[in-house]
Amino acid sequence: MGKFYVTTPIYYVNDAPHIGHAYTTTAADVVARFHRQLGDEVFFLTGTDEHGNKVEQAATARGVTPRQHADEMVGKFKEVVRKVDATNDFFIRTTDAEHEAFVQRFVERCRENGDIFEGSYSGLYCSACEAYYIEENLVDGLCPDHGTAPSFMEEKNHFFRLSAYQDRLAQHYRANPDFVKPRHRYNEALSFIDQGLDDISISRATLKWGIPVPWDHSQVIYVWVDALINYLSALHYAPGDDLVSRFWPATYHMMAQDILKFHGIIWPALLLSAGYELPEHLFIHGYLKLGGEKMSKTRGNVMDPFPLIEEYGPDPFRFYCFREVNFGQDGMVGEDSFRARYNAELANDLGNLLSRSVSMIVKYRGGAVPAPAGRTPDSSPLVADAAAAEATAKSRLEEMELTGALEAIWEFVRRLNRYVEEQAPWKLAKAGEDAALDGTLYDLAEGLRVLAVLLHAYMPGTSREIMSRVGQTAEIADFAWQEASWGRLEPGATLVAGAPLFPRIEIAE
Ligand code: ME8
Repeated sequence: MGKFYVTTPIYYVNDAPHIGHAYTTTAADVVARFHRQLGDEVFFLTGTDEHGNKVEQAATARGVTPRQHADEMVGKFKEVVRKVDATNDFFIRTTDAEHEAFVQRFVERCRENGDIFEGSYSGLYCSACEAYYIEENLVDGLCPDHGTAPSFMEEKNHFFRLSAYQDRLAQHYRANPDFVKPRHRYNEALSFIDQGLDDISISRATLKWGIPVPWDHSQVIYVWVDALINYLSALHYAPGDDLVSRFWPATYHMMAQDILKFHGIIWPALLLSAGYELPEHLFIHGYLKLGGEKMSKTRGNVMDPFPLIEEYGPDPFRFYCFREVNFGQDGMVGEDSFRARYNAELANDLGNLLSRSVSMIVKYRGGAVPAPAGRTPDSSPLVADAAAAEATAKSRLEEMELTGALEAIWEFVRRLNRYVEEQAPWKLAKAGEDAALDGTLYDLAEGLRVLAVLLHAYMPGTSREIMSRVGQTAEIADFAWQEASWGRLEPGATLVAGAPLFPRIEIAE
């Protein structure tokens, strides 16, 4: 048994959550659930980033205080977690008093270690990124990520000696080639380090909405420093015993590439300065794009997954996310492709497999799973396919290949459908070939049970439903990964017929 600590970014509350937030949270949930299935001790953290310019501006625009704004918005982000059926262990808000106090202690430690000094800064600031830009990194004078014009800022600030960590960071990257995954993101971060690191301003003088710098209350701590520390502060006050010693360092921080530099460079440097171990891995997934562009709140081109979840439940959305877009790469999403995939793969492949298997067992064997006559349960022709699906899904999930693992599971779904065609139980029944029919029906029920274990992390509700339809009560089926091995279904289990799992979506011409 190992430990597994996974985090999502903490999301800005300047605007409503969108599919990108639901995506990272779902991805983290899939791996958290998978590691629980393996028997690992798991801690899964998500939350909201509530300080800074962006949030202050959003509140001002609405005529409310930043605190009121954050309190209102946080409900929507918590709702996303519930809607996608995520099983986070804690939800951190950076306005939690415990987080604020921890951040202050953390930066004090960096200061005691000689890494913080006073200086002044002037430059072009993009408030959507909460970061300074140098002119040559702008595109036609505009922020490359947000397409908005940065404004000139000049301030006396407290600085963090990031430059002092350049060599140690580069060494850490070279000694840990899987620190950042996938590989091209690792290369990107390392080449950024190799180009040389400048010291960074870690406080803001003009902003009020933030955590006060403990030794200079005229300034607040830079929102990115405040935010990054959440991954560690949460373990100090979330419910649970000894969370810091049990779970730090984090196993995976998950995010998209927009915030790689903050996590791949500033965060490890801050940790080194304050004397903490570095996270084991960052996993950088791609952007979901709509109409060819990255979705973003600032650009206003978002696909709203929540009506789809209302209508079809969380599982089809969870499935679609990792099936449609290769996890780790950018990819297009849209409601049409959601519906097409739902019909082809959920209604047809999986839904039909379940309903026809159950109805044949009801029709030919009164709804009780027959014992495979004349052979042991594990001499089925499907044993090797089930074992391959299990082994491949496991190794891919361990490597965060969420799309590859799901493909291995789906290959098994397709195999089961082919098996129905090959065996043609209706012909066996007609010909009175009882032993062959018993074996086939047992295999279908057992194949579905194995599938329920393998699919559990992706589609928890569906997986529970399949288990109960093949007669497995919640106590028998704890979804432990080892339950995916073939032959554990007891003959005699009583099947439960039910409505189609995924009724087809009628698509208007
Ligand atoms: O950056 N496709 O918050 P944020 C995929 N508060 N993922 C997407 C996405 C898209 N189109 N859009 C957003 C912040 N995401 C900071 C983080 S962490 C210490 C502070 C996801 O609300 C993805 O995970 O802008 C991305 O990294 C994150 O949302 C950015 O969320």
